[in-house]
Amino acid sequence: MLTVTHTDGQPVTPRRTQSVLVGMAERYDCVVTLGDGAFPLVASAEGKDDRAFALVRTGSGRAPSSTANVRELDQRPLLATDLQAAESARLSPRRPDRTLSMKLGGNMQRYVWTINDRRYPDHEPLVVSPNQRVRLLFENATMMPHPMHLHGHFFTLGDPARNGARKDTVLVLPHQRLAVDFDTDNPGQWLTHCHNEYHQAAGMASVLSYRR
Ligand SMILES: [Cu+2]
Repeated sequence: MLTVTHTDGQPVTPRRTQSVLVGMAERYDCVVTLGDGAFPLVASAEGKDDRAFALVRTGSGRAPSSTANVRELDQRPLLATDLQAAESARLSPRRPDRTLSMKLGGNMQRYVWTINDRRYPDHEPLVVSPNQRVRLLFENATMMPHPMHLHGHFFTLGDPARNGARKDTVLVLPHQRLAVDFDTDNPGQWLTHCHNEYHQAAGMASVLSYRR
């Protein structure tokens, strides 16, 4: 059993789970209380048969086989949207001043990936003003999950009144619509992109832009 305490370095209300769905660049801190013995620690790749296997040993006992069935992985994993921000990580409730659409698109035949139908560096910057509450509305129009990352800010998942987890990377699932809110309190030119490096290199990136 894992107890998730933080995601992307930000504290959450602790949640117990058997497994967690992790996208590229997402981070989860988990506390595990181990018994006496040898235990499998398994990372299973979504949509593939491959998996990584490590052995955690606290005592004697037979090591489990690296191909043994791990029944914890048969259950639905914990998702970031299941988590709640701890009090110290909450964003104060406020209506967004701006809502920016982030349509995630692509074409597997040509292997191009896009934000708002544009392919980086041929992008339309996301121009905002300082000291605003901004909502990014991710709309995944593809069949693949995209771990979307914003530099320079921590956003909250969903409406801030619901105290969703505070993160800098979120896995947007196929055909999911997901709103994230943040404050423009760190002026600069900030890359926002899919953290699947193949997708980023094929165009799935843009720039959030504002000055003091
Ligand atoms: Cu992607």
